[in-house]
Amino acid sequence: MEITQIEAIPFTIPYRKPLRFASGEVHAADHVLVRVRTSDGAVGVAEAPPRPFTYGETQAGIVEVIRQIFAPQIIGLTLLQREVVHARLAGTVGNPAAKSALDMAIWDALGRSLGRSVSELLGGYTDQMRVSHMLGFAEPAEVVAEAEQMRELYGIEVFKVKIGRRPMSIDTASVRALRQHFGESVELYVDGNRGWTASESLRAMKEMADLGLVFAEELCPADDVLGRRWLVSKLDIPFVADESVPTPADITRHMLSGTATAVSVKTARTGFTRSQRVHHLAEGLGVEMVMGNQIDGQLGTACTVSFGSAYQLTSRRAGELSNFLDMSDDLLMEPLQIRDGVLPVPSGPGIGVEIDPEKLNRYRIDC
Ligand code: MUC
Ligand code: MG
Repeated sequence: MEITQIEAIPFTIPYRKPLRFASGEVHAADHVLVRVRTSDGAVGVAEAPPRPFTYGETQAGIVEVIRQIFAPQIIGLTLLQREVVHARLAGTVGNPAAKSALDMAIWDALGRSLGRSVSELLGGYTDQMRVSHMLGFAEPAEVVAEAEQMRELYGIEVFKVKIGRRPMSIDTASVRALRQHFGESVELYVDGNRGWTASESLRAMKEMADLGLVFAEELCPADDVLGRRWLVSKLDIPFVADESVPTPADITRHMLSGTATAVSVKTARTGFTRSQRVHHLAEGLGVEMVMGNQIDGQLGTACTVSFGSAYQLTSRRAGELSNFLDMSDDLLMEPLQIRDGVLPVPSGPGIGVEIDPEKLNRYRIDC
């Protein structure tokens, strides 16, 4: 079970249509496949999706930090020394996607060695999750059409709507159009990706007060400390911290200072080992959790559902598990299938999915 080799393979898969939101936009999945090999032949994989506009990581940076900094610290450890891996990676402050993919590839290899799914090894609470779909910026009619298509094709009835532009009516109109179109049959929440000030956010939330939203996420920057506390104190729904909580310590700070009341956990940002800490902390604090989406491909989505399904708290709400549908293709032998608004946990050992070598050859950009 000794880790003998770590590969970081950059690949690019175009999106069918771009996903746009207040902090950036994505036209292609410029991701990195991380592959871990062991002395007894086990191979684990995971995917790092850089979000340069949020965390400053890039595809090229992830490849180099893994090759130059992280791999030499980890090669020679065994798959069971996950806490040693965590402690060594934690010595570097940033690079969340690179560290998370390494951690998850190790868990995948461990699951394969033991013949058990990662979801079972983590907690084994359930074998599926309800799906929430993220709707990017577009005209209200287009936003409604996309949601309608997601309901028709995949049975999805939970939507996170991206907001945060000026004038704010461009976005609130989309949320209103969704509610008018679907009535009470869908669950809606919003994510501002820090686009507004605290006072703009409150004005928008008042304008949408009759729309039955269940969460508001990152409406304004976390660094507007008092403004954000003021905003959160005025809301009567949970305020989800997402990019403002890359570490468990950030969660503690936000919850104790009243600048957030719920947590989005992204396996692309905290892997499995750190996401466990995030889960246990949130449970101890008594705050709700949502399985978020760092605009993952199918491999990253398989990681998200593996973690989310492992615990009661993370599987209670619908997880953001469907934006790989915006991609023109993917790397897996067997694509993930969402039916009746539900994504099952892939059934094999580890994360339960296999990389198609032909597709990897087609989309890798390093040879
Ligand atoms: C989200 O929930 O914010 C957009 C940027 C990012 O890092 O994740 C996505 C979705
Ligand atoms: Mg978010």
